[in-house]
Amino acid sequence: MVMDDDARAPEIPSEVIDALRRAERVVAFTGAGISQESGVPTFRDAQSGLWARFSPEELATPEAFRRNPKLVWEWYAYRRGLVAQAEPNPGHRALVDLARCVPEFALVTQNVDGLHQRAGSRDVIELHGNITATKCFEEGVIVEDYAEGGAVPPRCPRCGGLLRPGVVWFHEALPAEALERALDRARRADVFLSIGTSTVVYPAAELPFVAREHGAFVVEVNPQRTPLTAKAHCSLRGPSGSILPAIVRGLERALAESRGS
Ligand code: BV8
Repeated sequence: MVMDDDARAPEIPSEVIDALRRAERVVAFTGAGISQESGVPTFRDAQSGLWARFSPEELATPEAFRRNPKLVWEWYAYRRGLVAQAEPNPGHRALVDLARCVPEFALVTQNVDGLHQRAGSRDVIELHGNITATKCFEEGVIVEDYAEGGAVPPRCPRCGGLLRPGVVWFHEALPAEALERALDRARRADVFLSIGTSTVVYPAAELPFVAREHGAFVVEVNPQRTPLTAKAHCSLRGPSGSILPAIVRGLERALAESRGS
């Protein structure tokens, strides 16, 4: 079922509310789209301004960093600035509320902006790392304290190697433990919500399909169609900032009614 984008408060199909009311285990899987209403550009939006001439796939790789570490470090510094000015939006906050309504909830994100944590979500499974973290390019470990204001990129205080953003680049393996936890949750989910993702970046994009194959009720939230749309039980066509709060309101009403009955 595909629901059209409706400017008024979106009507959530009863099958979605019923599935959530009956669910033991719910997984929310998010992509850049959930942060779009916070003013954080999505990955496939045209790059703005000075970065317009680069595509993320060109910059978000170890090869790009080896070729031009200063350019890549400065692109991430620019994006860190955008994220620092951004605030969680009603979509992020709705997932905090949803976690309180279901017996077992897991939040898996492809995003690196940390907005879920700033909204109050706990135990967020970050598949692609976090833009506010910094790693040593040589040792591959997180570096907390380093001198800024000198060379760009700054140097590792231990080994003198270049520092890099603590994100997972294209052609890099995802953190094994995070990916395994995410796959385990997807396999066991009763309801799997796929929110704000173009569903094209693997292996993360596999998760909604794994959930579907293991019997989960799959709900997509996206203004656009994606490769998941045809497989989802319900595809809600609109912005997560209004659809997710509507889902939580509907679930809270249904739970109150079943308690009252
Ligand atoms: C790897 C961090 C191997 C960096 C990112 C098959 C299997 C395995 C790998 C591959 C494979 N096929 C191809 C690959 C290679 C590659 C890949 O998938 N390429 C794609 C482009 C085809 N995958 C990799 O390289 C991965 N690594 O597999 O390594 C390996 C294994 C072992 C040992 C060594 C190597 C690594 C992938 C991770 C890359 N890092 N980010 C950074 O941020 O700079 S990925 C990047 O894309 C972001 O993290 C982003 O989250 C992710 C996915 O994008 P989305 O989140 O979906 O965002 P996007 O902009 O695309 O879409 C936004 C959506 O939101 C849209 O649909 C839009 O309609 C919607 N939207 C807009 N507004 C709203 C909204 N929705 C709701 N509400 C709104 N208001």
